[in-house]
Amino acid sequence: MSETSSYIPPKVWTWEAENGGAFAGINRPTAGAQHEKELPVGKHPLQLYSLGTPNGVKVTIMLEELLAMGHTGAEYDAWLIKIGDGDQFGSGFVAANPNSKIPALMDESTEKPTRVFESGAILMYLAAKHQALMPEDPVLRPECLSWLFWQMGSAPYLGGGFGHFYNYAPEKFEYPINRFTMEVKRQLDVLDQHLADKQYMTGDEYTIADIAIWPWYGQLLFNRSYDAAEFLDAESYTNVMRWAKEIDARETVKRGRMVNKVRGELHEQLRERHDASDFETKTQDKLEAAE
Ligand SMILES: N[C@@H](CCC(=O)N[C@@H](CS)C(=O)NCC(=O)O)C(=O)O
Repeated sequence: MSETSSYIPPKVWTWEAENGGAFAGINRPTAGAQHEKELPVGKHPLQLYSLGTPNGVKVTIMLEELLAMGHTGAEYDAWLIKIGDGDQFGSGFVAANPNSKIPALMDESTEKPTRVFESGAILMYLAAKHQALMPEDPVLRPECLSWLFWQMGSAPYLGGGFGHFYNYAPEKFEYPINRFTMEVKRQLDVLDQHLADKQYMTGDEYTIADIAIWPWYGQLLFNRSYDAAEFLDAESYTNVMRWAKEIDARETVKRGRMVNKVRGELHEQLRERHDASDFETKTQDKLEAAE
């Protein structure tokens, strides 16, 4: 460790509004609604309130997979929640997710609308509802769920730990970067060893475990997050790379990645999705050309 710290924690921590770094402006140590704002509701059974981050993309990939399989009950409206603008603190969003984080899903097809938050819970809810992408087999199902929950527990070290200190923090601090790089490389090695003799996380079958893990770890290796592929020696994780490329090539994944996306190429951004035809007619390049 090269830094020495003169910081002595006070007896009781108090909040200083801005502590620097990306997202500092929206972080605060309290929960609950900060303003009144109802959520819009569209015509489809499922209403998704989200943004095209890895956690959001898990759900849009899942919905596009279900629709491609013919599950019409998975038709959805995807509304954009701009977390940088604080949309997650509106009263309607907080009613859908008291944790104020995307993604949040409302199932309007149940007797009373059903709220589901936490991307892992949303994947399980949709898989159970449509009996798809989660194995029935008594050995494969726990394997699938083990990897699903592995992702939920592991990715915060990748995003909130590594990604934050490598990419978003106001300065590069060696101690946390080393700490979280060690952990992320360990996680990549867990995946690499596991995928050495398997096509997908659960074996031969593509499941919600792949849908949960790919947006974080697959895209990390493609250098789509944190600009860290070289730093992490992404190419050395050959089994993860093979698996990630196979999933990346799925049309459903390409569509899912476009929904609620607000960055990158305009023709890849479908900021809101209310109909399957929107992929052809409502991408941001076409909307801006029509203005
Ligand atoms: N464990 C949650 C994590 C969700 C999450 O961290 N969402 C982020 C974007 S990827 C968010 O909404 N951040 C807004 C905020 O923290 O205010 C899940 O998997 O759904």
